[in-house]
Amino acid sequence: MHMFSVEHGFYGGHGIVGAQVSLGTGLAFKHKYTGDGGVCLAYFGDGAANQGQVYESFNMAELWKLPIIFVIENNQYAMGTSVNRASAEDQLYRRGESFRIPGMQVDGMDVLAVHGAAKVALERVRGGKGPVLLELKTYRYRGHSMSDPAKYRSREEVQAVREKSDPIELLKKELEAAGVSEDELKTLEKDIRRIVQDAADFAEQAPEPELFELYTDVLVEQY
Ligand SMILES: Cc1ncc(C[n+]2csc(CCOP(=O)(O)OP(=O)(O)O)c2C)c(N)n1
Ligand SMILES: [Mg+2]
Repeated sequence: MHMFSVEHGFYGGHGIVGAQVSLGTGLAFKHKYTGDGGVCLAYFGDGAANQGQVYESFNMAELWKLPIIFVIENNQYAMGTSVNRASAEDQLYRRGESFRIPGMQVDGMDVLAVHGAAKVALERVRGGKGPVLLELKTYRYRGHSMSDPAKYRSREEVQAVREKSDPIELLKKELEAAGVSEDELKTLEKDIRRIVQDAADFAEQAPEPELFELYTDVLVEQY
């Protein structure tokens, strides 16, 4: 199931790992071409960061100074392989260097750090200086799919991250320290759960697209 909303400028997830980076670069090109002031944020994983088309996109994005932030969600694992095992350069924030794209490595488990880094990146991109790469270091709690035996890591590793670095728990502590009461936090959590539940219900109950939609906006050439 993939979410998609033109209305909210959310162009969805994609089945082909890494392809969203080229699509995002195209969207950034549109922002520049029409001068609408928009910025594209293209999210991809540590596994996707090894896809060839990512680098073709980097090249064009920097060459044309496109308004795009490449956000690598480095959750340490692709389908069944850790980033260190699969990547010659595992400091992923450096992956844009040969295209002159500046990169920042950010603690992706720290909400406020991510917010701060995003602000810096947006300022640069909006200033017409071209793309920025953000590597958000995070962690994947769950297996890749229901059939993932997770032989590539220990239970203890997962448990330790949950206990020590969970971003929601960390933010809760920060909010408490800032004077937000337990009741307010509970209300907040309830509200968020409802928003997520409503979105899930909407996705499950929305009708399937009509069959003819398969050909909508698809160019079929006859030879
Ligand atoms: C081109 C392509 N190759 C392989 C797959 C199968 N596949 C789906 S998800 C995935 C791993 C992606 O890992 P990562 O980019 O780190 O994303 P994460 O799920 O960790 O966020 C793979 C190999 C695919 N969908 N597309
Ligand atoms: Mg990953």
